Amino acid sequence: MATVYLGLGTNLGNREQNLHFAVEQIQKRIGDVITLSAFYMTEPWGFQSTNSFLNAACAVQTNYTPEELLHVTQSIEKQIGRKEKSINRIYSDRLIDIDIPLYDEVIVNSKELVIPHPLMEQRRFVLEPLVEIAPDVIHPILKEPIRTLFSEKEILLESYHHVLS
Ligand code: PH2
Ligand code: MG
Ligand code: MG
Repeated sequence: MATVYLGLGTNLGNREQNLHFAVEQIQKRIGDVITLSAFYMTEPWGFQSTNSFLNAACAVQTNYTPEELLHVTQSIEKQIGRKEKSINRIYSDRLIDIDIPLYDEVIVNSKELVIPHPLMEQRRFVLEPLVEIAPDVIHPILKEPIRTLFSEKEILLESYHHVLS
């Protein structure tokens, strides 16, 4: 059984409902959701949009391999109605995005999947929900706990969010 951390984001439709529905499907189709962070309102990072995001993170226990997990998260994204995928890293508005920042301390580097998520340490919208639920978890490449990665971000970035719930 692996403990995996999923990052959730949405900036279209009823964002709170999208996150709740995604977590429900994760529980049903992937495994026990042990912890769910608060929902953080964040500004779009890396692209321009007037639609702000809700971001969250959850810890899940699963028997799926990283590749199987990716396929189920993609299927849940489709189920919630996601059509658009980022093309050449050009991001767009979306109903739901489910990423896999961490899978135990496993490192995956395939064409399809990279774990830990390669940009996670640069992204406050990933680290902030994660530090709430997994401050002591070690990033297997950087060899630092999430709390350290986040506190480095705290200094670099101005605060731009409100905690909703
Ligand atoms: N996801 C992205 C790109 N930019 N910005 C915010 N605030 N939240 C996200 O979840 C997000 C983003 C790529 O998936
Ligand atoms: Mg993403
Ligand atoms: Mg994604």
